[in-house]
Amino acid sequence: MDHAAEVLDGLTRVVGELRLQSLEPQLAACRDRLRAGTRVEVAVLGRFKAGKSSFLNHLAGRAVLPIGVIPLTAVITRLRHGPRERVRVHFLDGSFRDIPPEQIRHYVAEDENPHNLKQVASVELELPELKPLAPLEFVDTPGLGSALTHNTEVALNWLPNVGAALVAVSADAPLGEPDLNLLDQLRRHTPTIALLLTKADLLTEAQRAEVQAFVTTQLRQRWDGGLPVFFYSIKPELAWPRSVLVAEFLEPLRQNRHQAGTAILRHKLASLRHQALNSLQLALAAATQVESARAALREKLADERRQFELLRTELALFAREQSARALDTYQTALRPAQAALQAKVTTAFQTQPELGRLRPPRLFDAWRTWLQDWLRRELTELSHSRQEMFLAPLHHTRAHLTRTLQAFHDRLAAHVKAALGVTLAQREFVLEVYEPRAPPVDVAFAFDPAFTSISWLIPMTLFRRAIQRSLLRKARYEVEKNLSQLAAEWRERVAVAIEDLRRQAESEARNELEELERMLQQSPSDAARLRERISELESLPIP
Ligand SMILES: Nc1nc2c(ncn2[C@@H]2O[C@H](COP(=O)(O)OP(=O)(O)OP(=O)(O)O)[C@@H](O)[C@H]2O)c(=O)[nH]1
Ligand SMILES: [Mg+2]
Repeated sequence: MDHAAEVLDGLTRVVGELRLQSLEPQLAACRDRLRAGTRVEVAVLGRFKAGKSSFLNHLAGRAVLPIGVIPLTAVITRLRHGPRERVRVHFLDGSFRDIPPEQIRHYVAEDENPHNLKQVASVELELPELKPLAPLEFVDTPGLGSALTHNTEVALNWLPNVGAALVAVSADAPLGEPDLNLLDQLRRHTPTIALLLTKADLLTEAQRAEVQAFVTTQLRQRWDGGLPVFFYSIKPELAWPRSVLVAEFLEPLRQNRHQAGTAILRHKLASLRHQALNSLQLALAAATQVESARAALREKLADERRQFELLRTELALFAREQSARALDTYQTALRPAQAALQAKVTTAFQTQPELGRLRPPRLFDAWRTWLQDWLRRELTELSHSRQEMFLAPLHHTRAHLTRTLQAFHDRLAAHVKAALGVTLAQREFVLEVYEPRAPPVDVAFAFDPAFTSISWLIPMTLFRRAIQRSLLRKARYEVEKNLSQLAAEWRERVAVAIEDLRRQAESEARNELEELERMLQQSPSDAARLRERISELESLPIP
């Protein structure tokens, strides 16, 4: 785009003068995009474990990115074609290092680089295998919404930089609220978005048709025209989705990359201009309004500021109440599960041949190891199958806080409208829910150490039945104890996540109020300059 640099200068001036800090990341992304020229990147985004890294590996035809069953990708990773294989790690201090591909995991994966202790900014891969898709580039991003909040933050902070976007959603859990929120956010930053329904092999053909219809309707209801939807699978028995995606999305993008690149930059600039103009109009209205109206609005905002304490207290109380209630809910919900598990552990214990044969003290160790494994398996399964129940307080809190924020925004908007006649731009409140991971299991020693150390003296012919009975009783008790610990652990983790939501809500509300107050500091003498800025922005040549 010929005038992009000029547009960017205009926007930079306004953002700087009005101190619109919330727009700075978008401004920086526009600058990068302008520098990128005709390079087009396809970013893969989505919830954790949606299959993003697996998809990119499959597309490249090579298992190069680490994948796993736990939240894994922790760092923005770029892939592009290169004549020779090269992996370059960029660090936050600006330095970089080339590493062999086998070592990628040490830098990219959460388990080997927890909390990004290695201070990696991004990793860049050049692979000969990507030649057929060149010069398209790809970006793997950390999954959203896991317990690892720092990973969600990395991905969300990166959003303004997105080029074309593929939003990965597992086909067997298609399109939840968080996916729709992500799509909402993305639309501010790019015009080129498609939905990728991963793990299509988990569905039958009939189920795929059902999912396709459901998703298409959902998307159309939310946005005019909907979005392109593609299935994907990394399984060799389901090869057609890859061909369709390449033929209908990637290849057209590759061929029309100049137009696509321009359209993406234009979209970013237009979106930024729209947001900056709204702030300018507000500032101008504040500057030109008669002093009495301005004073009235200032008074209203001062009122809101005083009320803000109330809002904070309300948010905190609600969050605390939800956390407190969670444990009761869990315990009630898990009571039937306890009886069922105790019956199950009895059968499992009686049919475990080793436990019928061994003698103390090895019997006690074997019992403990066996029970620990058994409980871990059963409770992980239970944690997983009852996840909806465990997470319910979290989702409930999120819905409530979003409504509260919306009401706060609506109140501010009404004050502004009444005093200045300007409609405050709709804000999107995206409260991210960080889902906790399933908690650990712990089994106590069967008997105290003193008894265990002399237990080899016990004549087993006489006491085997008594010891077996005692071990079974202890096993049933361990079921009860661990189940209750599971509930407590979930509560603990959900409480942390709820507290995090509360903090996000509070800072959203405060930012909105403060940005508004800043806009209203304009005085009549600023009006001429603001008008000039508005007409500058309006006449900026964004086609
Ligand atoms: N059945 C099936 N499983 C898949 C497919 N793609 C990915 N998976 C599995 O899904 C799990 C998650 O895959 P990843 O590629 O690590 O997911 P991710 O979205 O990159 O996860 P994060 O990096 O944690 O956000 C792994 O166990 C994969 O084996 C698929 O097409 N079919
Ligand atoms: Mg990944």
